[in-house]
Amino acid sequence: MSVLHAHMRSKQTFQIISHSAPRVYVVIPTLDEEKSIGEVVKRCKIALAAFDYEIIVVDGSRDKTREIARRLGTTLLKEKGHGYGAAYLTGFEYVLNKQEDSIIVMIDADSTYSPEDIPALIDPILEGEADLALANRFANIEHDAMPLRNRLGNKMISKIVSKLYGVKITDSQSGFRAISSNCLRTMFLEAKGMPLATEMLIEARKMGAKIVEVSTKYHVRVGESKMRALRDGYGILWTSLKLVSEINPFIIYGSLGALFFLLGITFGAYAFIGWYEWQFLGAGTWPRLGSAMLSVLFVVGGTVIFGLGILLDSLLRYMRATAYRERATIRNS
Ligand SMILES: Nc1nc2c(ncn2[C@@H]2O[C@H](COP(=O)(O)OP(=O)(O)O)[C@@H](O)[C@H]2O)c(=O)[nH]1
Ligand SMILES: [Mg+2]
Repeated sequence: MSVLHAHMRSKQTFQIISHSAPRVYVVIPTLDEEKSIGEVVKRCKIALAAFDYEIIVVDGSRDKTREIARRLGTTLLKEKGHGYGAAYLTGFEYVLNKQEDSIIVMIDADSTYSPEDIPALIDPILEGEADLALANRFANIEHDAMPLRNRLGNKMISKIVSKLYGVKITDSQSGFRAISSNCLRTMFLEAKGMPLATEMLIEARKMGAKIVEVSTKYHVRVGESKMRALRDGYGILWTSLKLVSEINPFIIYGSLGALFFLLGITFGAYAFIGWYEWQFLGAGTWPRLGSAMLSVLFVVGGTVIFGLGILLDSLLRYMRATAYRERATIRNS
C-alpha cells in the first residue's frame, strides 16, 4: 500500500471513530540505534498526527539513542532485564498499567519498517476485524533487506507455526505489529529474547484472537542487526514446538503413544514368530523372551501415553471452556 493510501485510510478511519478512538501506544525497543531512532520517531509522529498517541522507547543502549529519544519527547523506559522480549515486556507493562482500551504498535528502531504503514496496520483493529495485525513483509520486500538465511528460517518457522497451531501466517517473525490492549492483557508472555514474537502468535491463537496480516514494505536496515541467526533461530524453533502441548497435547502424546504401540507390536511379532518356529517347526528352545518382554512394555507404555493424551486434551478443553464462559460473563455484566 502506498504511503498516500495509508494516510488516506488513516483519515477515513479517524473520521469514522473520532469520538471513541482508542489511544495508540507505539513501543520501540532500542539497542544502540542512534543512527535511526530519530528518523523512526519523527516518521511515527507524522503518521499518527490524526491519532491520540504516545511513543515509548524501551532502551538498553550504550550510545546516544536515549538522548535522541528524550529530545524528541518520547516516553523513555529502561528495559527490565535484557533482550528484545524483555524490552517489549517492559513497554507492555507500562501500557497495560494504564487500565484503558488502547492499541499497541510494535516497531523496530532500525528504519526497516515504514511508520507510514501504521494507520493501515491498526485499521483492522479499529474496525473490529482483528485483535492482532501483523505486517507481512514478503509482498513488498526491498532487495537485500532480509538475508537468505533469515528468509528461509522465517518461512520454515511460519510453516511450522501455521501447521501446528492451525493459523495461516506468512511472516511469523515480523516485528511490526499492532494489537489491542484487551488481547495483549490475556496473553501469558515470558520470552526475554527474539522468541517473544513467536510466543505472542501462539498465545493469540490460544486465546482465539483474530489475526490478520497486512502487506507492508520492508527496507534495508540502518545499523547492525541484533539478531544472532543460529542462537535466536534455535530459540524461535524451540518456542514454536514446545508450546504445542499446551494447545494440542494430543499431537505430542498421541503420536508418542502410537509410536510406542507400533514398537510393541513389532517386538511382539518377532517374539511370536520365534515361538511359532519353536513350537511347530522344531527349532531349539524359544529364544525371544527379551523381545516378548519389550513388546509388553511398549504396548502398555504406549497405551498409557495415548490415554494421557486424550485425558490432557479433554482437561484442556474443559479449562478453555471454563475460561471462555468466565470471560463471557464479565463482558455481559
Ligand atoms: N532494549 C533492547 N532492544 C533490543 C534488544 N535487542 C534488539 N533490540 C531492538 O529490537 C529491534 C529489533 O532488533 P533487530 O536487530 O532489528 O532484529 P531483526 O529485525 O531481527 O534483525 C531493534 O529496534 C533493536 O534495537 C535488546 O536487548 N534490548
Ligand atoms: Mg529489525
